[in-house]
Formats: sequence, C-alpha cells, structure tokens
Amino acid sequence: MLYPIATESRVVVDLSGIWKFMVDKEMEPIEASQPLPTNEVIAVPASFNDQTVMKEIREHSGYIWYEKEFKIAKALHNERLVLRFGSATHEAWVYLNGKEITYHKGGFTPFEVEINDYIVEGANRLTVRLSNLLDHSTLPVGNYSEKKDENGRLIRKVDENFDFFNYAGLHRPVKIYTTPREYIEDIVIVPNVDVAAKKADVQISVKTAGAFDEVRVTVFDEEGQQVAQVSGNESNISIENVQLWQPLNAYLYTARVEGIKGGETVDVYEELFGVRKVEVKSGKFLINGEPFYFKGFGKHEDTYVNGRGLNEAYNVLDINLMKQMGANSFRTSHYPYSEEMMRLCDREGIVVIDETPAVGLMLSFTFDVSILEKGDDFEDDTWKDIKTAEAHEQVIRELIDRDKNHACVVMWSIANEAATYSKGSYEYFEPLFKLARELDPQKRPCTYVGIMMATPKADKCTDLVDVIALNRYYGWYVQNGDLKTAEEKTRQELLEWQEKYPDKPIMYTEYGADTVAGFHSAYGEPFSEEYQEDYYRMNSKVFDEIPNFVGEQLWNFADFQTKFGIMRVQGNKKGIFTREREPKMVVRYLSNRWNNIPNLGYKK
Ligand code: BDP
Repeated sequence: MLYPIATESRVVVDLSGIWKFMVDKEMEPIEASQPLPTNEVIAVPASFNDQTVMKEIREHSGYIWYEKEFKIAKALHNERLVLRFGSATHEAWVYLNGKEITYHKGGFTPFEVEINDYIVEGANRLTVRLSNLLDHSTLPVGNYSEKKDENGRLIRKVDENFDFFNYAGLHRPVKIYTTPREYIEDIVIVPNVDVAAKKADVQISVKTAGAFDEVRVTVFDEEGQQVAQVSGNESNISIENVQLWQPLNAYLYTARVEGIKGGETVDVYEELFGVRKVEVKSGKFLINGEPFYFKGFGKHEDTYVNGRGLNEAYNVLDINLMKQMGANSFRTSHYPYSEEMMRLCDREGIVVIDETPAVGLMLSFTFDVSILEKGDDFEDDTWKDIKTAEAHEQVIRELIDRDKNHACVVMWSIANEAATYSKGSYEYFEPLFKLARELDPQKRPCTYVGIMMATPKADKCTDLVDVIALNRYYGWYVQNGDLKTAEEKTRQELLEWQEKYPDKPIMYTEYGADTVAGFHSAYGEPFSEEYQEDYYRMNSKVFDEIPNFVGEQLWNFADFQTKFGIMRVQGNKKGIFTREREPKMVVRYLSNRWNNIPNLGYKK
C-alpha cells in the first residue's frame, strides 16, 4: 500500500486538527445520518484518552465517535478521491454524509476507501465510530467482561492482557489524496546486492489500475542524478558502484514511476528505497555481508497528552537520543508503528524489527519454569481458548503490504511473548510464519520474541525462527536484587540456547529493571538508579562472552503508561529515559558501551 504523497499528479488534503468527539454511553442510539449531538472536541491525530480531564472518559471501554466537516476543491472533483486512515484504534466504522462507506478492524495498520460516489459539493460530513474493545479474538488480546450498573446501564470492561495502556482514537493522520482515474496502485522493490562487486540488481514491480501505454521507471540517486530508466510493469535495473544503505549511514535512491498515455504522464509516484542485503548465516545476522550487532531498544509509541498518537517531534528526538548513545536499532514493540516513523528510520539508518500487534497470546503465567521442563507436553488453555488466528493473518498481510519496501526493516517479529511453551503453539504459528515468508518480497528473516518461561527445553516453536529473540528478566522478576545469581542464570541459559541451536543467532529483545528517576541507594537496591546500572553492567558482561549473541535491545527506551496494578507506579518505569526523555543515570554507562561497539563486525 502506497503512502499518500503529493506529486505532479496527486494532491493530499490533511484532515488533522480539531474534530467533534463523544463517548457513546449506549443509552440511546447515535444515528450517523444526523450530525453528532455534541460540542466536545478532540485533536487528531492523537489518543483521545489524555486529552480529556474526566476519568470516566479517559478509561472508557466501548464506542467513541468522531466527526469532521470538510470541503473538496471543485478542481479535484473529477479526480479519484481516496480517504485514508493511517490507523484507527481498534475498530472503525466510517460514514460519509450519513452513509457507511468502510469498516476496518485492527488498530495499527492503514486502510482506505474511494469516496467519489459519496462526495457532495459544499460541506461533507465525515463520521467515525470507533471501538476500543479487545477480547480473545483481537490483537492485542484483551480480557473482556460486561456488567450492568445500578441504573441498568451496560458497563463494558477491557482488562489488558498486556503491559501498556489501552490508548485509542484516531492515532495517525486522516487524509484525502487524489489520483487520476487511471493510476499507480502499488510498487514493490526488491534489491539484490553483490556487495563485493558494488553492484545491485533492483527488481521493480508496478501495479497499475487502468490502461497505460507505458509504465516508466526512472531511478535517481541522492544527488538527483539519473541512475537508470526502464519501461514495463516488471523491470530490473542495474546499479553499478552502488551506494549501500548501511546502519546509521543511510542512502536512499528514488524510483520515479510514471504511468504514460498518449505521450503524457498521467500519474506519477515517487518511492524511496535503500539497497541493502540482510541474511542469517552460521549464527550471525549479516547486513551487507558483515555481522551486525543490534544496540538499542524496545520502544512504545507513548508520549504525554498524545498518548499513542503520532508525535513527530518525539520521534525525531528519540532517534537523536538513540544516535547520541551509539544505538542503531529498535523493535516496534508491541504493534506496527506509524508510517511516518518507518520513513524516518529509512532516512536515519535506524535498523527496525517490525512487530505485529500479537501481544497477550498467553493465558497462564508463571515464573515456576520447573513445571514446564518436566516433559514435552505441558499445555495450558491458550491455544484452545484463543481465537486470534484470523486477526493475526490479516495483520501480517497488512503489515507486510505496508512496510515491504522499507530498507530499515530487517526482520519481522510475528508475536511478543506468546505461550510458545505450551502444546498447540507450533500448530498455531507454523502457518503464520509460512504466510509471512511467502508474502515478503524481500524474504527477510522472521522471529517471535520469546517469554522467560519458554526456556530452551520448554519452547516448542524455535524451529520456526531465524533468530532467537529473548525477553529475559533475571535480576528483576526473578532473583530480584541478586545480580550474582542472575548472572549465572543468564550465562547458563544463553549457553544452552547456543549449544542447542548453533546456527541461529541469539539476541535479547527485552531486559530491564524498573527504576524511579531520582531514587538512589548506597546499597544498589532495586528501583534505584544504581541498581539499573549494575543490572545492565551484569548483562553486558555475559553478552560479550557468547559468540552467537548478536544484539541487545533493552526494555524500555522510556518510561511509559500502563494499566493500573500493584506492579506499576503510574506506568512502567523500566525506561532508561523518563517519559519526558530525561536520562536516568545508566544512560552514561550505556552510551559509553555502545559508542565503543561497532555496528558491523563486533563479533566476527
Ligand atoms: C514483558 C513484556 C513487556 C512488559 C515487560 C515488563 O513484553 O510488554 O512491559 O515485560 O514487565 O513481559 O516490563
């Protein structure tokens, strides 16, 4: 799916700004045929939750309505008009001038609809009904319940089966873009690189709607110099002396695609792409033929006021903080991030592990791993109970369709902390991995991020992954305050993985300790800034001993909002930055470590 951009043939109208807003109390029906009966307002894009000061709105579970009027310039009425949502969390019914025109389920991927048939001259009324409900069939997974209050009103409740606040709303830009009636529908770019020869063959496939006499593809380098020009929906261009896209040293070519008819360019779209090669070989993760070492983070889209809504200033700041620390990568834990962030990472050379919103696929939880390790047939209710396969398949399709051309994406993460220690998990995941591998034109490595209980003995799905990605909390959730034992456990488990799967690279995709900024302890007690630093020093030491250990992505980049609970003090405090992005003490240690670890060739 193409990102909406303005070109010589396309116009983009941004519907960001102030919308009408109301929470649906479900007392009486709200008719989309009538203007929304409210004077409340809300900013888009953003989560609605933290813009309101009313607890019952902030924590509302159920339906929410948005509305905005817009006009379309007469000059555009003959163009194809497409309404596009960057995301709508989690489920959306869209009405234009009172008519339902589209529906989408899944809160982190874009969707669009042609609106020519519904547009009127003058004011158009766009109404969106959203649901923020989650259950055992959705991604993420929520525990849904309902009850009646004393007035007989239905109260719905979602108990997040995951550790982040269930922010909702129109989180990403809502735009109308135009194309000519005959247009470029999609572009697929697959670079094949011969690193030694400094040469690349780039396959470019163009999907068009309509009958063009010619589809012309012209590739430009960053200086705007033409590199190649070819014709056809399926073409192959060769780039000599190719400039590679490297971690923290990005280089982007531009493919200018034109649909030509009667000698005229009817439609034009420009897609940026990087040329790089990603492989997993003999326990190494190679980028452009060299062993890459991941240094970075699990993140969240989470900022004050905006909640999970797009916040481009924070995106830029976060990447600048990463670069200053010598970090080179992050994982889009635990859902696909905005397209704006992915474009920024392409341009900044930030390496991304791109994750689906499959989080919470686990209906039992224990740190007592001994019960799992007794035999091969541990089974909990997860895979009998959970009904997420359809949503999972849909989001894999949508995510790969959206992000397939991004140079920054080097691996897909199919899920975070699923019950892969339970019987039934392999049967659930095997078709999803197959699908992802089939769909990805660039054939990137795939993984899932494994939970602590899924030890080398207990995990049932490791055969499916290219990289063993582990979330481990030795020294925090277990052996809390005892870093000596935690160190032994860490070493022992990593060695066990390496021995069992000598060809699979191993990395940490989470490890961390809750730390209250400003809390100090002469004894290095848990929650203090001293403990956080000691914890990271201990882990680093072990990482450096393990040859196949190819990366450290800590948890979390910044403190973030979660649901309430006795384990959380206004959110999760494992950030190495506060939610405001003030550094905790450990940032100095990690900056020093990471600035001294090369991106490529650290562990030859
Ligand atoms: C892991 C989850 C992550 C949590 C983290 C934690 O993947 O979402 O925030 O642990 O407990 O289980 O801090």
